Amino acid sequence: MRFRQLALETLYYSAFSTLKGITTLLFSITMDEIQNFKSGYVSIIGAPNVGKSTLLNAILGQKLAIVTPKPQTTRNQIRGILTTDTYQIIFVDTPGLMNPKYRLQSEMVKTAYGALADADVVLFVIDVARRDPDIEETILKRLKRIKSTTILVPNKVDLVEKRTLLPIFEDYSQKFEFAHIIPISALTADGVPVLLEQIEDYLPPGPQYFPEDQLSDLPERFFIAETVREKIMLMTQREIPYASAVVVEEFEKRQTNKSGEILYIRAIIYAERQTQKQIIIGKGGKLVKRVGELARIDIEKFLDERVFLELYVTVKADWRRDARKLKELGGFMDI
Ligand SMILES: Nc1nc2c(ncn2[C@@H]2O[C@H](COP(=O)(O)OP(=O)(O)OP(=O)(O)O)[C@@H](O)[C@H]2O)c(=O)[nH]1
Ligand SMILES: [Mg+2]
Repeated sequence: MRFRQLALETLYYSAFSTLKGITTLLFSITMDEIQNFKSGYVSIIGAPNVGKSTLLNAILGQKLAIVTPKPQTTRNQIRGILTTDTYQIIFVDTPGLMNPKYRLQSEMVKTAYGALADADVVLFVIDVARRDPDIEETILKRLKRIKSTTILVPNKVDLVEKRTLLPIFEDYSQKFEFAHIIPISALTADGVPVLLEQIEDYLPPGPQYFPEDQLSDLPERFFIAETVREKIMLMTQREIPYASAVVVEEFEKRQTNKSGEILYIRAIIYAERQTQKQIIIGKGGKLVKRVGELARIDIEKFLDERVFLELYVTVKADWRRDARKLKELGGFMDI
C-alpha cells in the first residue's frame, strides 16, 4: 500500500543517515521515538446523516469534510490526518451506507465498504435520536466479516435524555461484540477526547507517514469543489442537492494590478437537466452568485489566501446513472 511503503522507505533512510554520521546517543533516541510511536487507519462508517463528517471535523479540530442536514452529503472517502507526539492516525470518513438505487449510490456504498479493508479500527457511528434498523442490520453483518477492532459510537447524545441510551447500548451489545461503546456529541465534541484515548490503545506501532502539519492527502481542488457543493446542497431542495456535482477546472495564482497575488479558481457545477440548471442559476443569477460568495469565504479561510472564484453551471444529462460520466466528474471511486 502506498502510505506504508513510503513510511518504510523514510524509516530506512533515517536509520541509514543516522548510522552514517551522527552520534550513537542521537541514534538511540531516534530509535526509541520510532519504536514508541503508533500509527494507523481508522474508518468512520454508518448510515447517512448520523454525523460521520461532523465527527471527523471534531477530531481534527478543523473543518475538512462538508456537512449538511441532508443525507448522502459525503460521496468519497475523506481522509483526515491527526498527528500528536505519540501517534498519527489517518481517519477515513465515508459516504453513508444505504440500499443503492442508482449508479452513484452504489459507487458510494462501494467506496464506504472499501474503507474497511485497511482499517486498524472501525468506528460504527449511529444516531441515537433516529435509528435505522434495516441498514444497521446490514452494516453489522458486514462488520462480522472483518477482523478490525470495532467501536460503537452512538452520536447526537445531546438530542436525547440520558436514560434512553442504556437500552440502545444493551441492544447493540447483544448483536455484536464491540470493543467499546463510546457515546458522543460530534456537534459539541463531547466524548471525542475519550474516543481518541480508546483508539490509541488499538493502534499498532508504526512510523509517522505524513508531516505533522499535514491535514489530508487529498488535493486542495477536491476540497474547493466540495465547499461549492456544500453551499448548493444547503441552498437547494428536492432532487437538486443530489443531482449536482462540482469540478474545479482551473486553479492558479494570478497577479492583480492593485493588490498583489490572488488565487483564481474556475469551477463547473453540473446539473442533470436544464430545469435544474435554471434553478441553480436562479433569477438573474442570484442563487449561483450567493453560492459563490459563501463558498469563497470558506475557501479563503481553508487555504488562508485571497481567492477569486468563478462558477459556471452546465448540464450533463443523467450523470448519476452513467459510469463513464461519473468518472468524468472526478472519478467517484478513487481520488
Ligand atoms: N444535534 C446534533 N447534531 C449533529 C451531531 N452530529 C452531527 N449532527 C448534525 O447532523 C447532520 C448530519 O451531519 P453529517 O456530519 O453531515 O452526517 P454524515 O453522517 O456525514 O452524513 P452523510 O455524509 O450524508 O452520510 C448535520 O446537520 C449535523 O450538524 C450531534 O452530535 N448533535
Ligand atoms: Mg458525511
